[in-house]
Amino acid sequence: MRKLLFSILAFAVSFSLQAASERPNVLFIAVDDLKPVLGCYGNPIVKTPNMDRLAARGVLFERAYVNQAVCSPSRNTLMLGLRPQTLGIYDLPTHFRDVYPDAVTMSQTFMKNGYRAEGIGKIYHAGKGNHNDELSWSVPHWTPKSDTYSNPANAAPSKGKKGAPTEAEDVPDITYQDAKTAEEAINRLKKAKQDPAQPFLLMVGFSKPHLPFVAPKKYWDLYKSSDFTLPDRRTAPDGAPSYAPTSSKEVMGYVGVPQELPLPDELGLKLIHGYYAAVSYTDAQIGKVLDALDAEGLSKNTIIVLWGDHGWHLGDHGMWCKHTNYEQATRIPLLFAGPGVAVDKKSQSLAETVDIYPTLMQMTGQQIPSGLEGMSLVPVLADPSKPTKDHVLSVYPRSKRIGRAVRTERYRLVEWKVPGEAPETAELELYDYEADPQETKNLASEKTEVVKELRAMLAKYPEAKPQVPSPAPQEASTKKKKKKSEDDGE
Ligand SMILES: [Ca+2]
Repeated sequence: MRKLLFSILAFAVSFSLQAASERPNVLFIAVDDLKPVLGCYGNPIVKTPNMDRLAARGVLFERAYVNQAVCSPSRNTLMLGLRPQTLGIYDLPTHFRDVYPDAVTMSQTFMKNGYRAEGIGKIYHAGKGNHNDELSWSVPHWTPKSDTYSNPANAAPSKGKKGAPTEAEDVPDITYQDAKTAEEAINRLKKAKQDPAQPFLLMVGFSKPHLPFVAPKKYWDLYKSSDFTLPDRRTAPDGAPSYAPTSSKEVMGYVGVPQELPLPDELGLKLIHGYYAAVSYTDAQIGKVLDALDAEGLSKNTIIVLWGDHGWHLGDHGMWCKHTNYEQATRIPLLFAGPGVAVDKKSQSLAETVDIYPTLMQMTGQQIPSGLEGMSLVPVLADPSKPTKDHVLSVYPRSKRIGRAVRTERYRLVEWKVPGEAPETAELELYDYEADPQETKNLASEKTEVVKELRAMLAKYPEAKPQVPSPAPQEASTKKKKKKSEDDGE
């Protein structure tokens, strides 16, 4: 009882302090398919001066993970504060609003509490079956208009097909959509400056380094092809279930990419170079937005978040793209800066996408809605040495099985099971990152005590919901789309 009373008092005090001062704005930067290939994460090759200077202004999470390594479910988790296995949406075609018409998104909560919420660029899943959600924004969502390629020779040969996997033309930044998104973000910040009475949540979504790796030549020229090598481990982990790796079908959809693995070394190295070039291009656009925030005098009272929607297999295990429960697909960059955040610190505490919604609620003095599945990271933002939780979760479906993964500081266990079937029918993977950071060997049959401990953690959560049926209008094509979405989707 005393504890409860103390919590209520602590909340009342923090809320009144918040109300007494100006409520902070939030600039949320979402980057599509960005793994922690960043200078501030210790990568010695990549050139990311702008994300690095953002990290120097705040707290960087070394152990941040996404809840499912593919666009739409990951973004649902961000905006709804619920895990994919709770929503039962693992695929790309299913729009959360069709299944949960009364869902209240993070930005809706901001609006309810007096904020203006604006979304530009890729926040929800884009492309075919665009998932924008008009209820989420105070003004209509804005999408940049731009051709994917500057050189028509690289374009898709026909509608519904993909073009070249890379492009390195000598063109200005504004040729591609992310520079347009940055330009629009700067316009929005200028307008926000004119209306200081209403705090804002501005969500800015950049679409690179998602495939195809198109970036102006000057960003390719930041690197020499000799800077890159292929990963040491280019086969699946020993003893992994045959279905656990991604088939890398997404990259195989681009012109000239062979239809089977392994990809030729020369192509693999070019893809890595292209990924780095696209990261540097996006970094430059982020820099323009950060400069505008400073120039408008908004930095002091604006919380900045940088988030990658999932990681990427850049040839490790012979895999390309995302769509797995492994480390390279699930580990993400996560940075916070601004009021209430320690400066130039790195935290080793575990964090996951589902934590962002409650964190931003608390940082802005809003009550955390009941039922959210994450925890507020506010204590660790103030003191990065504070612990958060002893595990995070990710999930990925394969055929009828759903792989639920639990990642602790040292281990990852994946339990592959058909929902509703008995626990002993599960196939298991266990990796020990202290002894085997490259995930070369499934240790599930050797370390049975660790398996037992980690399965007990998973058993505290409800069974994963099977994929909900896609909405009726799409029924005819659902079967094909669902199959595609497992390891081919955007
Ligand atoms: Ca993505």
